[in-house]
Amino acid sequence: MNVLLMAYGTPYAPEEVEPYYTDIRRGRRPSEELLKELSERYEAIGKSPLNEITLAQAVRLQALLNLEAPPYPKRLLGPFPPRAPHGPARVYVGTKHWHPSIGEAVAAMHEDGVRRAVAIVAAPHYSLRSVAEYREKVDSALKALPEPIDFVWVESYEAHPGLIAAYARRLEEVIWRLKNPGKAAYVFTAHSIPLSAVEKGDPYPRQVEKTAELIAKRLALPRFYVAYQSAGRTPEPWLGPDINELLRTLREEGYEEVAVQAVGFPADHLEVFYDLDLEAQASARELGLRLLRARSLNADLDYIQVLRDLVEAAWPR
Ligand code: FEC
Repeated sequence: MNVLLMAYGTPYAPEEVEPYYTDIRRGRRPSEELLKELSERYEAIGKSPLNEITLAQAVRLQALLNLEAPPYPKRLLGPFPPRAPHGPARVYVGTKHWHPSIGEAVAAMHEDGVRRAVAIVAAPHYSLRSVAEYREKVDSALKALPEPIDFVWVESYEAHPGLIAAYARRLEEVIWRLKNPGKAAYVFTAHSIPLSAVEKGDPYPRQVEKTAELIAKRLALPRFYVAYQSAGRTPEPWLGPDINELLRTLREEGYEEVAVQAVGFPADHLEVFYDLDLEAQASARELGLRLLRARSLNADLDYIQVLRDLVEAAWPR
């Protein structure tokens, strides 16, 4: 069993911010002003842990697939560990905008003799501006190979019961810390996308709302809101409401406490540590709102079990 696990990627060092940003902008170098602004955001959080978390997810997913794939015999008669029915699992990491890139991962898979694999993006929701672009990168890497790799795609998993339970568990920890959970506002966030994608029929906002609705239902929340964060620094309109705007509205409506959960990203990174923990937290403080954020899934076992289920269900038999 072979897996290509993909995530956004982040620079490893300050001097890598410029080429990384240039890649996000499809080869157009950012202006000095934009570069300075992004570098300052990285500086403010110290370092994005995204690459390390993605690697940890891959290592744990590989271990779980290898541990649980074989039907363990009741008594050990044969060799140990028993052979997995599909051969040992190998999980490769490819990042959308840095190294190892998706192209590098696909080339390594081919070199290792992989001809069939499951492709999965860690982010749970499909978007023309996320999963579709990861897919384009895989397809273009395949064009450079002498023989194809047959990829089976997991395109989204916004309603997976294990994902909902994992998010609900972490939001419940926040509920315990609220002074008045019955009167708090519950806000689920995801990365914004340009409105032009939504106008083309992107299922992204519907899928984000589905995840939010299922977590809210599981925890019997009195009410909940969906907000978008981290809109790009481009002139086009982006999907809203923006989290900072929503906080203002919530304060005007009389809320004093807000529980925030980023459901669009499984891992901690720049957009969680800067946009939520620094920027949204500063907006909340200014408004006199108490904001608590649910911790991320990262490489925790309950989340890796979700990835394991998705990969096993997708693996062609
Ligand atoms: O920790 C890190 O260093 C990486 C954090 C990071 C994640 C992430 C996830 C998503 N993005 C999505 C859409 C867009 C679109 C554009 C865009 C631009 C940026 C920039 C940075 C950045 N994104 Fe991102 N994104 C992260 C970081 N993103 C940095 C460039 C500076 C800025 O505008 O803030 C606009 C690009 C363009 O002009 O074409 C669109 C979506 C996700 C969630 C899915 C996923 O994880 O792939 C959607 C993490």
